Amino acid sequence: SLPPVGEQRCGLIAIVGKPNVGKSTLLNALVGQKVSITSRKAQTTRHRITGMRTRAATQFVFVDTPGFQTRHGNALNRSLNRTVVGAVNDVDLIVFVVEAGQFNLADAKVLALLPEKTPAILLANKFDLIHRRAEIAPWLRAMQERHNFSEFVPMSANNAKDVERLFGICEKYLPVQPWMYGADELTDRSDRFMAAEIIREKLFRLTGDELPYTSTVVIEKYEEEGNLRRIAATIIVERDGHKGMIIGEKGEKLKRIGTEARHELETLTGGKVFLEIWVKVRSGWADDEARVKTFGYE
Ligand code: GDP
Ligand code: K
Ligand code: MG
Repeated sequence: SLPPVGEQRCGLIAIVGKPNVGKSTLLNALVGQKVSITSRKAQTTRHRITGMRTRAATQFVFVDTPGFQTRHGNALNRSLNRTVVGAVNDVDLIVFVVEAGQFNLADAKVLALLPEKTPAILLANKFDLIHRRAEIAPWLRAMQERHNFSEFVPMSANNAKDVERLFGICEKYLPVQPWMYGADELTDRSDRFMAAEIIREKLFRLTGDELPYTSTVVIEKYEEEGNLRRIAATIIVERDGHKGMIIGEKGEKLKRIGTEARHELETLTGGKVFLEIWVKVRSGWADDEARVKTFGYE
């Protein structure tokens, strides 16, 4: 049964940091299901993704964000950065994620975006990669000089105990107010959106570093007939040469992207999925404000 409205606690928690520190991995661990795609490549997360978790009287509303882009000022990157800037305002708590023991210019640029008035937790992720833990103390002291952090949490996003502890740390910053979502809701994103994301995740994971990050996925068709979904998607790339990298020899690569995406979509929807994927070239799309918008970036 639901706790009385007067006892419900609910708040927004933004997860921010430079690319690849583990923000989306953390969100998925907190939600308890994959709602945000992950890979070892920067630019995997391109949208503000909300993931919820309701435990006892408290509803945690986590907002995953793209890693702040510091390199190229193209239209896509400007859009990603607007998403980050928008997400840190009007939240109850900020989780600033860095890799334990590290801090560079890219981290500093994100830190500079954090409003002074909002409590911020310093989450030193990938702590499993630190072998000489004593060396973290001087690093921590230097970090404390950089910002008025409310807490310091060394952890690993893929360690369940650490994630459990993080709930307790975050909870006290959330106000007593009615829940915003149902107790069982996990994300505000549709299955159609998830379909595009999952295909893009397989694309990012199955292609090498030579495939530039300016490829995207557009859903052309998403039809539901009972327990069956018919999905047609287009992978958009910037150059002809990139098309070949995705299709692969005798179409092997594209086939694998399709198979892996279909399996995951079948798990997500609990039904059967027919998936068709095409590859198209749209040169210069990532530098074209109008196209960036058409392809679903805010
Ligand atoms: P994001 O760009 O900040 O969202 O980072 P992702 O969640 O996509 O993760 C980037 C990479 O770091 C992936 O290969 C993850 O598997 C890896 N990763 C995330 N958290 C941890 C962690 O706690 N320990 C280790 N060793 N790797 C992690
Ligand atoms: K990533
Ligand atoms: Mg991410």
